[in-house]
Amino acid sequence: EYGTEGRVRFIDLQPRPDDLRAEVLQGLGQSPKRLAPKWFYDQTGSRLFDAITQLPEYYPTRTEIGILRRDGEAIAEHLGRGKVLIELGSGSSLKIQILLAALRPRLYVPIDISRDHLIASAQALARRFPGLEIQAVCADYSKPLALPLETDWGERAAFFPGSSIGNFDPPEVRAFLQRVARLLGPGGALLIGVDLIKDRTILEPAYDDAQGVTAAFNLNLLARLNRELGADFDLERFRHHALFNAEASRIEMHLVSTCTQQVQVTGEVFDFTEGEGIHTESSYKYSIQGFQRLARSAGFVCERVWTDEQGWFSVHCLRV
Ligand code: AVJ
Repeated sequence: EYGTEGRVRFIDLQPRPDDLRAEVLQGLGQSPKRLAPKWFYDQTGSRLFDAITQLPEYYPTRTEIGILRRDGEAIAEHLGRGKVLIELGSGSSLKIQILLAALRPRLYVPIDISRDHLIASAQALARRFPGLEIQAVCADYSKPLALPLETDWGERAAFFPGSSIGNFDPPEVRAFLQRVARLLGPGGALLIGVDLIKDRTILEPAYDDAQGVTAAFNLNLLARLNRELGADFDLERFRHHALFNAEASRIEMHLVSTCTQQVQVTGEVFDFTEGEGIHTESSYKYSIQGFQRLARSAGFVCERVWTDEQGWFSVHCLRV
């Protein structure tokens, strides 16, 4: 549909929603107990995450935006203009706006699992970039995916910002990158933001801020289970804990029980000892070389990397 709002085509691959109840019962039945970070992002959680990205301690968002602003033209030069730009997860609109302005792709393909968020942000971008061709795809990019792009629009580039790659554990991260390489095809490029290893005095406050926004984000997971599954977590009896596990090179977030207690989730009862945690998130940090080794093992050539002056965050161009 053409018009002042530009052209937005919506393609619904009808991703099957994951089963919250089954996964929660499974995760809380394990030892140590765990819940997947994908469950953070209900409406409240998404709002809290937006607030996190603005926190003084949370450097990744503003550092990556700084790199894109400073080096956007060089990045566009390197990637090549007038191609198909795929965005894996339609997240921060500011980052994609910087890239779209520099890259001016023939076709922009945002992929997101949230239909409402996808459509709203695609329409907002269509208004901002009149004449930009947009094909918004509702799909789960963390699972195998073939894009139904009707015609051959040309070579593909993908954008995966925010160090979202950091949520993948080692067994899955290579398989994910291999799937992206297949999606891009020969000659395709992946522009990916990767948070770097740094001193824990910088890392830990980024995940345990003074205002308690990250604590609220973590605890909202329990509130969500109360709301959606009728669980009876007492949020006063759990506390947020974040630490840098240097051996595993990851930030870990936990929800730690402050006493011995039982919690009921859809009829099943789970025991907690005092100090027992639920592992809710891992956020892996890489060295530039370590990430390049991983990318090569997934079939990419590492062509360029851009970083900020402090060397806190990296944006890589990988080629299939
Ligand atoms: C969205 C996974 C990139 O790991 O920094 C931020 C999520 N969790 N604060 C990150 C997050 C707590 C974020 N990622």
